[in-house]
Amino acid sequence: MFRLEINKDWKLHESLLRVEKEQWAYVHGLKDGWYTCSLPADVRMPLIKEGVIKDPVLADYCRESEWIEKRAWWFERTFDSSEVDRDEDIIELILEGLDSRSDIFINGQYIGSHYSVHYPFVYDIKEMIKEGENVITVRVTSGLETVSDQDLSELNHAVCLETDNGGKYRGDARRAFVRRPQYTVGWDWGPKVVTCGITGGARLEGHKKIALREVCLHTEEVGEQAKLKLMLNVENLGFISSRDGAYKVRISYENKPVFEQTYDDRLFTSGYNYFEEEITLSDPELWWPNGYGKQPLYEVQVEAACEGSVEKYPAFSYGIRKLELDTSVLEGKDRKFQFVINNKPIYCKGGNWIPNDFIYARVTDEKYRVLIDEAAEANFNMLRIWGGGLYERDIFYRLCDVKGILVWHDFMFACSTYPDHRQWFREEMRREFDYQTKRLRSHCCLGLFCGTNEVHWLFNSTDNPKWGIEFTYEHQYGMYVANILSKEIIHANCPFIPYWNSSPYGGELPNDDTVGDIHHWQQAYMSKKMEERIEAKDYDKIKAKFVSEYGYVGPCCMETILEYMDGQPLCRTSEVWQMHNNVFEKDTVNTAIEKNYVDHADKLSLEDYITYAGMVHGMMYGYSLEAMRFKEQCYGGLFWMYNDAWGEVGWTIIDYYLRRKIAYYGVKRALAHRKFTMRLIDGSIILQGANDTPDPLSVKADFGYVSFDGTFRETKEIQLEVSPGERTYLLKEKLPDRDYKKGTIMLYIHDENIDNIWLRLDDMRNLAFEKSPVICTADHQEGSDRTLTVHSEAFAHGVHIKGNYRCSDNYFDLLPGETKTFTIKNAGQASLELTSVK
Ligand code: BMA
Repeated sequence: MFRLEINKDWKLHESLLRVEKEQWAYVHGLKDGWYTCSLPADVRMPLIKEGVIKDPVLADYCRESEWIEKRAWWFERTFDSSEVDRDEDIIELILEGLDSRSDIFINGQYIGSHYSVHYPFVYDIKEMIKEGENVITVRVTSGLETVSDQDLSELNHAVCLETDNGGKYRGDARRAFVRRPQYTVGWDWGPKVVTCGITGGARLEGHKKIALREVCLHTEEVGEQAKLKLMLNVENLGFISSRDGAYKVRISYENKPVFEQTYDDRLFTSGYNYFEEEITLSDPELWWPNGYGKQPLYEVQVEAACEGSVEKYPAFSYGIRKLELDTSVLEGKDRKFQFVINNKPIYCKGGNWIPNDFIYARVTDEKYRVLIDEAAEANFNMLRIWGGGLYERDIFYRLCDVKGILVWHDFMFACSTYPDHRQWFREEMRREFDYQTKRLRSHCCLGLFCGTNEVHWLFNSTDNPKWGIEFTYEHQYGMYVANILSKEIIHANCPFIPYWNSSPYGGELPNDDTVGDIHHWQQAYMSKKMEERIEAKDYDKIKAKFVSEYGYVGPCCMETILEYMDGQPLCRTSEVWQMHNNVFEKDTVNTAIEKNYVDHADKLSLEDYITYAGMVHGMMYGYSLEAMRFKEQCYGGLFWMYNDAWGEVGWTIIDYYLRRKIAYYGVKRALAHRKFTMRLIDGSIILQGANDTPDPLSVKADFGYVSFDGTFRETKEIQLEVSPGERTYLLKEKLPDRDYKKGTIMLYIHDENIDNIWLRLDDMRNLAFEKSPVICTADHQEGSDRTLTVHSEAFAHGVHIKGNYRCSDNYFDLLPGETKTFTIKNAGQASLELTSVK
């Protein structure tokens, strides 16, 4: 076998859309006007490089390259016959990520068309390879040009458009018919940048006698022994003869083999041969979600041999863990929605993931690395891949395996009906689901496949009569793929991975809080009433079993704003600023600043706006994430959204340029693996402890009323115990009658690795405390990192080091008399400015 990457040395030419596949010779013969590129390549990448267009994620430049979707794009590359082994039985051309509608040619001969970015084009070109130079050509268009009004009328035009929410120049209903990343027509969090290109890798692969098509490993039981099931599919490339062969499996851990076996004398009949083997490993090292334990990964190598030909499957790492979704009855109609790993119920915490760029083909491996590291550092154990983007690249899942981040994986449908009454669409979906489930099923990070984003919720006539959709069995508007087809494929390919029809889904109506997950928008950020959008305490009312979406917006740091505004005036009412302001922002940031901090937020300097808005953003996320985790019958909370595809005032805690927003720290504290939370319920203080670690939590603390100036203290020492992996209510006490403007209930924990907390009973600006001096009592440098110890006699709010440092904590509160130590990465010998917000 051989595998030849052909990602370098491509060239690219544009043509009018009407230059179709019949005109291959004309385009091929063009002497001038070719760009050069490497794969993955969105056509915008060489155009930006050559100065033909400006980068669409900056300022308002997205508008000037809208013409790209009105052209056809021709990619060409040559290879020499000497680069491939022509003795192989088949030589497959594999093109990953064709975005979106493509015609493919070898040496001018048309070999097929492809209609989806979500699975690769594969074709055996052996017979077409000639001696010497060969040429591969791919004509790509956005695919949108093929969709007519007549098509859309079959869906009652029921496709969400961002223009309906006030998003200027965004949205395109034709997306429902094209298997392309849905967000690229513009979303609330970014512009219309219709992508186009070969946005994945390309390669040639040769196989002789056999091809090892599939290897799948999963954990059936864990305990003193782990029972694994291995499945492989060996294709015998002979059409009429059976063959004898063998395969070999080797599993190692930390470079030591723990299992090795050769399975001889296998009979390979023509075509596919499925084999299943039980593998038992003693004393397995189990994989756990971040916090709950370690993430040991075994190395798996599988090869098959037949009549002198050896086929090696790419080696992969594997985490041993058993995963289940518990939906058992709680009481009445209420059911759990809890992930159970290695027989231990866990609480899911994290955020929603979208593609990392409006030109996703240019996202680097390093970007994935930083984002997954930062998610793990913020104590995430789950990311939800949202259905309006992409099935991510392999590196994403590998990093989630390594860092212990479970993946809730939507299939790629979002906020639209879909034409699944059409046969071609069902066929496309069958291929897409089949490919993606097989590709991803052996990853230990994979927690759940989910049918769609919001399709059940948005288009049913009870929740949203405005679309006028009546589902019938023959015409299901997207329900067929999510309710039937996907389940059929999962049952065949990976019945061990839980499946959920949609997000949100469960109960009588999809966003019902009795069963399954909810998207908590209506009574929160998307409320028509401004008070409801900005009131943190409302999150205490949540009754849902799992919140997979809700959100709040905040700005990026100054460096990022300067970068994406690209020299445009920094005026917050300008058109360019507004373009980088989330469509749903709708003056919420200013109003919330005024509720929490100061009047006339619109008049604030940009620096103060960033600080106050960031503090509110962090408080809203921190408080809401705590609120969900505080509820005994809530089993997960994921905020919308973790990462960005361009720079804007928006939902995320890490911006497009990978800089942390202020809210990053609020989220990190709320999701700490060992964490205490206090709430006032019916006049009583309730204290909860959460311990998402494998070790018991046992700690002493001082608890009671303390005045903000630190002069009055009425605390007692208490002992707090939380078992491994548990959330427990530790104390219930009537709120004493004290002045809660001048002080509050505080909890000083006698362990510097666990945050102190205070009971928040009012908005910050209604609490009566003066800005207190924060002093730095120690400052150590180790390598380029610094460790600071800070102290305040009185309550200090939003204590922070200015600048864009990665700190172990920042923008935190200090209780009166508290001393806290934190680290600052790469601060070197810089002079650090320590200050507080209030
Ligand atoms: C949800 C998501 C996204 C959207 C977000 C914020 O509905 O599924 O479609 O970006 O809300 O509006």
